[in-house]
Amino acid sequence: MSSQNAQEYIQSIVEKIKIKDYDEPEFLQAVEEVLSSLEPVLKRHPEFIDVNLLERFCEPERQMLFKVSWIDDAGKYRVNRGYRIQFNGNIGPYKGGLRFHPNVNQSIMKFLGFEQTLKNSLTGLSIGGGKGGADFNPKGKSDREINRFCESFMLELYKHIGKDVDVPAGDMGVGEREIGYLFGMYRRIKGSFDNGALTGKGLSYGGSLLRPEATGYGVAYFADDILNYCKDSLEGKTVAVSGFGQVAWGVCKKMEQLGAKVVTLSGPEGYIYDKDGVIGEKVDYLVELSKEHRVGRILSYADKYKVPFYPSRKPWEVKVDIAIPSAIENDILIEDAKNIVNNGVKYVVEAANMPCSYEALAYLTSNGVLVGPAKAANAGGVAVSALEMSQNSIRLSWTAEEVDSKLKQIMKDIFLNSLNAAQSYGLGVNLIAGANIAGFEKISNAMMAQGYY
Ligand code: 2IT
Repeated sequence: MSSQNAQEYIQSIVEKIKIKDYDEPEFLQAVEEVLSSLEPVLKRHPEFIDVNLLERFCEPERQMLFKVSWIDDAGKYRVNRGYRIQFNGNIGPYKGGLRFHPNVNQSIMKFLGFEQTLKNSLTGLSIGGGKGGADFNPKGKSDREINRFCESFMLELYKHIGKDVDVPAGDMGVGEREIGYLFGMYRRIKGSFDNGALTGKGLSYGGSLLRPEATGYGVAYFADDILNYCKDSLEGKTVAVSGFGQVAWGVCKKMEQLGAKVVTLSGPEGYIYDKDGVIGEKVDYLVELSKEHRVGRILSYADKYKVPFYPSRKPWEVKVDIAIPSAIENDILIEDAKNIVNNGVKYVVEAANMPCSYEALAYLTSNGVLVGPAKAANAGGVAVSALEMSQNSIRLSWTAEEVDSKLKQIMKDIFLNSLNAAQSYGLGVNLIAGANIAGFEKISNAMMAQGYY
């Protein structure tokens, strides 16, 4: 029997990590949020305290930080920092995206790797958690510069990945084109196709149908599951979305199919309001715009479709039924959360990772807004990545309908597992805690079974 009680133990681990990782605010926020959900689990499993499971769980297994040097079109020598965090491999090969964005740093990589670990566990598939990327800004770079950067990045990354070791994918700034360049270089260095080794590949060389749509579609399915559970329906609902990338257009497309209408999109420079909804050919336009993430601007949508554009403002001031942040972390701050509550929005479904600040999240939940947390709601993307790995290993491709129906079922299972975990600990419909608990359950079992590591 443990000498320490659950609350004291959690507090002591949080304090330790605050000292160890004092300069990593995003990682600390994620750790604090997750560990605070696990108190009831530790009460039921005091043996986890005896073996110091939480401190072991919060320490990434391996962290790579490496130099990426390359030469730009003007002949200038450039240097960036590359990262790969192999956070937890207890339930399968590390799996997670690569992000190319100027704000990438150790803290953001670690928080994403930590979240990915729980998210991947929640999918029910055999994938561990990892994340990587570089503080490289793809905006304004030529195609050749992107190609050279990807090659230089892979010249280091290849040492750390492989089909049974670590399987990277895309994230912000890394789409099908970048995955193509990365995989091309990997294959040349290794001299092997290695079962695809990365996911998010093009259809001609092992990609899965519906992978580009999967995150957004999964978010819409998850919203549908939440509303159905609340004896509500998506039919006729209006949705505020932030961002205008792959996740945002996927949400628009599936929301239209499910009878709801997305009325806002945003970029760093402001948001658009389209009262008729982002539907039909407007979504096709968005798909094209998101491919041009180096030059694309949401303002072009306002120009093309003659809809209002609100500079330097966020879509959270619009009165809608559902808010779906689909851009970047810390997109909903406390003043935005107040707008959301004042506007009577009942549901916030997180499509981006950590889109709400800690304060905003607390405000939303304590004011009765039902939050679908990112690690559950946006898990459809990585789930279809795992389906891509399966298709590669059996050397067969499933149809779009097959992938979509598997995705729909996976999202339903994630919703039910999160809900059941919350309810089994008397936490009602607290899906934030439920997702943390359900994700942790499988990993903790695997860690207990595999010894002291
Ligand atoms: O945040 C995420 O889940 C991703 N960027 C997708 C990771 C993946 O391996 O598909």
